[in-house]
Amino acid sequence: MYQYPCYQYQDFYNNNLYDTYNKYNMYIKNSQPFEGRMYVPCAIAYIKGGPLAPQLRGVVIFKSVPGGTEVYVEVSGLPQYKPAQNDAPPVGPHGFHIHEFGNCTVSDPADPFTAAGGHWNPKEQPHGNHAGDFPVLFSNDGYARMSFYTNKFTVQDVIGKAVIIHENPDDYRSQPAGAAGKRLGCGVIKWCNNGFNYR
Ligand SMILES: [Cu+2]
Repeated sequence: MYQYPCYQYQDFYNNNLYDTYNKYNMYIKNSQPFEGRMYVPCAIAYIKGGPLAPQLRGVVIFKSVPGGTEVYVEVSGLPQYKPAQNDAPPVGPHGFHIHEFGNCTVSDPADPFTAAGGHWNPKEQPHGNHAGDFPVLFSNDGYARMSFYTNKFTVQDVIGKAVIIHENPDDYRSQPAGAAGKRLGCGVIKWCNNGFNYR
């Protein structure tokens, strides 16, 4: 269902040292570039919706690129957009972050996924500039896809943390979490263990 290449041909970056995978998918720290394919570090989180968005499914993929990380997300089953009403914030676009603990236990069905903890914030920045602060996810009748670049972490840094999708938009201002509301879905970030096809 979801396809995204986890490795790529990179001989145009030949002068750099990379953490790579070889073709047997073994991790090599600071390997010398070699001719042919280089297998770059890649991590994946399978997103699963909780009780507030049971249809929500998808992937978030982290791929090492020069100077940082490319993040790709593709999900379906997001709830229908609802405009703000009185005191209630809008449903969507959806706050989207890395949270500090790789624990997607639902616990309280009315307030799911609190076990994932707060935002991953290794540099003790204000919210809006956390390493784990991402752009909001725009839903297209439940489907969202986005790709962006960040230099705030490497793929290795985020292994074992969680990705969370929220019910409400992130205002990038309210502390400590942007008033993004309840947690719709969660996925633990793990190394990709085969290069290519994901479902
Ligand atoms: Cu969050």
